Amino acid sequence: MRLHWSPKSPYVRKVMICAHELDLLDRLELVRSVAAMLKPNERLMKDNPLSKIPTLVLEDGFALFDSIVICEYLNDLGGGSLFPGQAVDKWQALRWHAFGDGLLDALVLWRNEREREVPLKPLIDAFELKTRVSLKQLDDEAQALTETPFSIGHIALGCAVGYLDYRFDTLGWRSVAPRLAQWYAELNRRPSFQTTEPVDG
Ligand SMILES: N[C@@H](CCC(=O)N[C@@H](CS)C(=O)NCC(=O)O)C(=O)O
Repeated sequence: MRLHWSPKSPYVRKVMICAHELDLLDRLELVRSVAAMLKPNERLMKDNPLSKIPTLVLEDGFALFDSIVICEYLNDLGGGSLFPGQAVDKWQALRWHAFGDGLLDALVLWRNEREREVPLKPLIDAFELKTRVSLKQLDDEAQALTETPFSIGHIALGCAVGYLDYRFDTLGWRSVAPRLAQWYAELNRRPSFQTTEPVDG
C-alpha cells in the first residue's frame, strides 16, 4: 500500500501511529508528498482530488482518505482494538478523536493565519481562545484519559498536543493544562509516538 506521507503532518502522524501499534509498518510504502493549501499537488490529486495528506492507495488502486478512514481501515486489517465497539467506550473514543482533530484543524488554520503578511487579529484571538478553553477542558479529562484503554481518541489528542510542541512552543500549554501534560508524558513513552515525532525537512 502506498501512503502519501510527510514527516511534518499531524494527520499523517495519526496514521503512522496506528500502523506502528498494529504492526503494519512494513506494509506501507511511504511516498513523500507535499500538500500545501495554496499549491495543489498534481501528482497527489491523481489519488485524492482534494490534494490532502494522508492518502492511502491500496494494491488495486483504490484510494482512501481522510486520516480517520485510513486509521479505521488499518485497524480492521490488523485486527486491532483502536476503534472500540462497545457503546460507552466507542462514543468516548470517537469524541476524543473529534476533539483532537478539531483542535488540530484550529491550530493549522491559526498557523496559516499568523504567517500571513497582515494576520487578521480577531481570527488569531478566536483560535487562541478556542485552544486555551480546549486545553482546560482536556485537563479536566486527563484522569479519564489515563483510565480508559488506549484508542484512536488517545492517538488524535496526542497528535494535537504534539503539534503544540512542534509549532506553538511559545504558548506554554503545559502550564495551562498540567494534568494533561502528565498524561501526555506517559503517552509519549510509547515507541509509536517516539518514532513519529514531527520534524522539518
Ligand atoms: N481532515 C483531513 C485533514 C488532512 C490535512 O488537512 N492535511 C494537510 C497536511 S497537514 C493537507 O493536506 N493540507 C493541504 C491542503 O489543505 O490543501 C485528515 O484528517 O486527513
